[in-house]
Amino acid sequence: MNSQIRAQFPILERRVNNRPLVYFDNAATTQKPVRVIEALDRYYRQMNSNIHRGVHFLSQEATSAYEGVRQQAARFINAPDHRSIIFTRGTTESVNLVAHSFGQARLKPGSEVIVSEMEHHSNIVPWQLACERYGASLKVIPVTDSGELDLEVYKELLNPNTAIVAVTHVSNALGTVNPVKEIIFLAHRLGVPVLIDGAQAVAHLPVDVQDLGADFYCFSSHKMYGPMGIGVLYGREQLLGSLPPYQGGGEMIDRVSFEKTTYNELPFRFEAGTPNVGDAIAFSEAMHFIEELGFETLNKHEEVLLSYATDRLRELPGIRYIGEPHVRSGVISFMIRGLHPYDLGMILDKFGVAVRTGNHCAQPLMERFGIPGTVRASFSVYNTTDEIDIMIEALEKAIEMLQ
Ligand code: C6P
Repeated sequence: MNSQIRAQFPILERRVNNRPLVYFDNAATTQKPVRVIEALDRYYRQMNSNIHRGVHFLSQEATSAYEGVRQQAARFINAPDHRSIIFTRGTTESVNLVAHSFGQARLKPGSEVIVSEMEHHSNIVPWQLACERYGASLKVIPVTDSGELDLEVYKELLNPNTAIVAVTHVSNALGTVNPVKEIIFLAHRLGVPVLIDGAQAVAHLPVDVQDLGADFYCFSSHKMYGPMGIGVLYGREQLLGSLPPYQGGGEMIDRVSFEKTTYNELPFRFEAGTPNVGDAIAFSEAMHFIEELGFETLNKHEEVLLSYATDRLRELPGIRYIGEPHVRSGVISFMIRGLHPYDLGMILDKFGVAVRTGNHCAQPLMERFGIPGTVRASFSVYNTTDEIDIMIEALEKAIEMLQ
């Protein structure tokens, strides 16, 4: 099974520094199966044209393919309607869109925005900018020693001034799966909407935005086997429809005059300019890939890798896991006493092993743990336990060399 899956990812045949590539940087971006690469190639060879504008054949064909992906993305996260799916460049742009438009509509002096200490910078900085603009303030749910959100403090933070809660579904630095359904339930009791950053969740867990009750849900195609440069913002239709536009331009308007412009309906109101049609169409193949494999298979495989890696890493002298959450997905973060994560990453690279080292765009979280960064191994469906053995061997050599 695993060899059949690996065969679909041409990049896995590469050698790096004269060794077979071991790609454990899947949380940064996953590799792409042939069907995704071919879909992109096919689009530019056979279908390329601008959409929503032309009466000619190619334009209509591309429009219908693009709109078909919107419907598929809605089904993928069980959104009630395709109008609630906005295509963006990725999670970062999705959060910025909400922080901008929701901020303009709802933030005022005294408003509070709740984020958490484990957020990626993409789910901190846009809110900081919005808070600065409207005189609101940021409140932060702390992280416990095990790398989980402190829900007792969260309950105390929620109050009538809370305008919105924005938290991650899965931590990119620790792998913690947050109880987002409960987080949303608690916010909704006060009528507070919730944005979930799903960047690290969608390739690992089945997401049902209606079951979660999410008001906004953001994700990137490139972390789920699809191309870079395309992502999704799901927004509850009524809420999204009440917000002002994010960017101005073609497609997002209804009528334009120098006196007054009126705006298009959802979803087009939030998609100004020519969209990324080719990548959206290739993204469709990535969703098919995940659906055909099924989350049960994905999860089983990932659990095997996570538990094997945790056991094998424990054999190393001076190992320290950063975050040991009860529910984890995809990611192990660790340090080795006395050694800088960057040096470890450099040596692993010499052995063909790609991991990420550093703060993982989560500086406040690193500060919380009092560390400069971690080594992060993040797994995907094409990884194997043999590859984990290669990483362990490389780490043993690194320890020998550096100590
Ligand atoms: N994390 C990582 O190596 P973009 O870049 O827009 O596709 O995704 C941003 C983002 C937002 N939230 C979370 C939880 C993320 O993990 C990321 C991207 C990568 O962890 C690159 S820093």
